[in-house]
Amino acid sequence: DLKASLTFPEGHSVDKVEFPVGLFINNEYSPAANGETIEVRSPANDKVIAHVPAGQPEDVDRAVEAAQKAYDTVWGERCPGRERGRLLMKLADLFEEHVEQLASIEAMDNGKAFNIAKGFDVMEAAGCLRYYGGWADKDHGKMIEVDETKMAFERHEPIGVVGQIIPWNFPILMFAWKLGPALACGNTIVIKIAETTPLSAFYATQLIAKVFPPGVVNVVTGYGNVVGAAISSHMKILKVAFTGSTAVGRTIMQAAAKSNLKPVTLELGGKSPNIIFEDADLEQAVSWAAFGLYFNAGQCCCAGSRIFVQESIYDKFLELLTEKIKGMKVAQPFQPDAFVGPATSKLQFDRISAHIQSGKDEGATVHLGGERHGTEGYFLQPTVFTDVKPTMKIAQEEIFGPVVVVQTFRDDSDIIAKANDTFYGLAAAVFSRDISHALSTAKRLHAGTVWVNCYNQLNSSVPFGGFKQSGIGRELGEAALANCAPDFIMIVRGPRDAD
Ligand code: TXE
Repeated sequence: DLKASLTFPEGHSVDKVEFPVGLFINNEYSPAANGETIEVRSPANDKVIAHVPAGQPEDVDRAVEAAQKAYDTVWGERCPGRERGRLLMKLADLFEEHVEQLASIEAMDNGKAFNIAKGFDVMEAAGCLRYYGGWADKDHGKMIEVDETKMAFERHEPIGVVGQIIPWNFPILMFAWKLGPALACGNTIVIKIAETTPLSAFYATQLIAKVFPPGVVNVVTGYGNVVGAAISSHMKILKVAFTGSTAVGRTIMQAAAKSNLKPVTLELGGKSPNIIFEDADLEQAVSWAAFGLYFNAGQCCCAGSRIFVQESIYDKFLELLTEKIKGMKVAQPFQPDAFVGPATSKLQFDRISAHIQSGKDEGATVHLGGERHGTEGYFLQPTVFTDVKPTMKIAQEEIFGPVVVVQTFRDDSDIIAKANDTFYGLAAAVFSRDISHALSTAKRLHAGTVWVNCYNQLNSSVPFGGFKQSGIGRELGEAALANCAPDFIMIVRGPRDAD
């Protein structure tokens, strides 16, 4: 049966939700071609909460057909930007009207705190849809003078059917980040949601069906190496956008190159340096550093997972950071003061635990945590490693869990070398009261985003993405439109003919 039925803890604002979980193609629900399903568990207690279809390549074909038909008949050039914008804003309103349900589902499926899912994930998702709704009739091209007899018109045209693949750390928010710009620009969509956290997007398909014509948005869930591979190698999908691991990003680029050479945008991992100079406002720096890593239990691509503290303030910083972290509540998602939730799946829990073990084996000091938290679900203690060498695995590899490594630096040249010593380049932060020094340091860091005296500040209107192996292209802001509506040029001769 293609339904999910979730019951929430007593006293919670929502008692129960029921919604369809079939492959969403043409605004209708269907099982996978071979009838197979995937078990979905809540990471907070490891209980099975739903079964969703394990989509097959044939299902992707069906979704592409639906998307192509919608593009040719009701969307793209057939639907004016103003109308596309109106519909996106309507969907944003519906997200807000259903914020309690969406956030409750997110908390149960992903494990993040309900209050954070509500205040951040769902509201930001709505904000992102609304932001791109605003762009839908404003993405104009230019007129370019060529010479005295010719001029060129530039238009930003939709691509057609685009593919999207998203991860499990911010399920509903990543869904909105992908839908917003692609729909605003007039594309139709085949999106693969993560197999571990598909439920909030499935709930949202009911809202999508109320707003968009059939075939404009098609949602297929399933395994990455089946559905994700079918999308990235599909001959009729003309672009693919991916958020996930660097390893899979590489596979997707290969599949795109081997099939129809579709353009690829990638938002991948990171090992972001967070730099605390000795003249920083220490209390502020400590708060942001703790937030920068432990928000979403460390499962953020831009997590500030390498903290670098200037030698003279190291002891004081570590003492304050330890206090701060001890005050962060590791708890079940529906507890009102929960902040750090579980790892989102057993697989992630095992990967993080292996990283912690490698830190211990390689001789780093476990300053705080380092073990499982409790016995129920996939919770880990907020963990801090010190005495870390830059060559250790925990200093080099993305852990994607509540684990931070704290290192020291001497001076500017030391910190620039240390901070940039990574093949990632997603984000960084600099804390200093000397703003000129902070800005000049920021400029020397190889990262797509550098925060100054803050951390993890994302906004729909500000482009986000990585350098080096953290990705290709930018999401959010005006920048995302270029990925979704490339230039079309028309060169026109006249009105004066050449002699
Ligand atoms: O990622 P995957 P995983 C990083 C983080 C984490 C690691 C592994 O370090 O520990 O990746 O997580 C789909 N073709 N990030 O294994 O596999 C998959 O089904 C096409 C960073 O979960 O990259 C899911 O929908 N698609 C990150 C999506 O890719 C494939 C967010 C992401 O999963 C595929 C998540 C294939 N061959 C993990 N294989 C970020 N940038 O925020 C899998 N997928």
